[in-house]
Amino acid sequence: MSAYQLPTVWQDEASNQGAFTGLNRPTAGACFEQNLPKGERPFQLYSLGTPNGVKVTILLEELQEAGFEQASYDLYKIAIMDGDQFGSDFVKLNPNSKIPALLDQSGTEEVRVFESAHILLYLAEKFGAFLPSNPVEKVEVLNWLFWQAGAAPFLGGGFGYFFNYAPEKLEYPINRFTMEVKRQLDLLDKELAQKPYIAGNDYRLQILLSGLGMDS
Ligand SMILES: N[C@@H](CCC(=O)N[C@@H](CS)C(=O)NCC(=O)O)C(=O)O
Repeated sequence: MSAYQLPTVWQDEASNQGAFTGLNRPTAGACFEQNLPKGERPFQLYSLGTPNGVKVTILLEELQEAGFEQASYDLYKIAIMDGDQFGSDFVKLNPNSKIPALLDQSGTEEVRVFESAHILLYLAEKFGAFLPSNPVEKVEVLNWLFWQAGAAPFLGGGFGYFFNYAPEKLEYPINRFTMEVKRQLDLLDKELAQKPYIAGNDYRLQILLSGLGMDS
């Protein structure tokens, strides 16, 4: 067991070592003035090719492929390792400073949407696509969409971080998160033994879950 003592007053410098620690800060809000580009297409997507980011791009591409021309978008890179997510324009789109963030400028009022699972739901509802109209099937898609949003941080943020990026290999968090990852994979194995796709029998039910498998 480590001799670590819980501090009475937390100093953020205490955790300031290892990968991604520059992003791991105790305060929210914009740190600098920023002018993000903005195009003419109905949707403006501020994102990066991470598992959370790419889910939204996949859905927008699938919508266009399905014939929804209004699903066209301009895509801008937010370089999270350079801190772009802490700039004033990005923080207006997502006060939580995480990619992806979407601006819907297709209507009379601009609408900002953040949280990847919510962006998927927002787009599916807006276009009336990829969410089943049958209420029972819809519930099942949403079960798995919310499961993904809730479970993924254990995989990438928990297991992935302690296994791969933390400055020291620590047995306790690695064991704890490994067990959870194994349980989630076993859950997927058991579900997929009964049906071809996690959300049901039809691939179209699966589009909202297309980020699945890319977390961690
Ligand atoms: N729950 C959020 C998580 C988003 C998230 O963690 N994004 C990461 C990249 S995958 C990010 O922006 N990290 C930057 C940071 O933590 O400062 C969602 O699903 O949209």
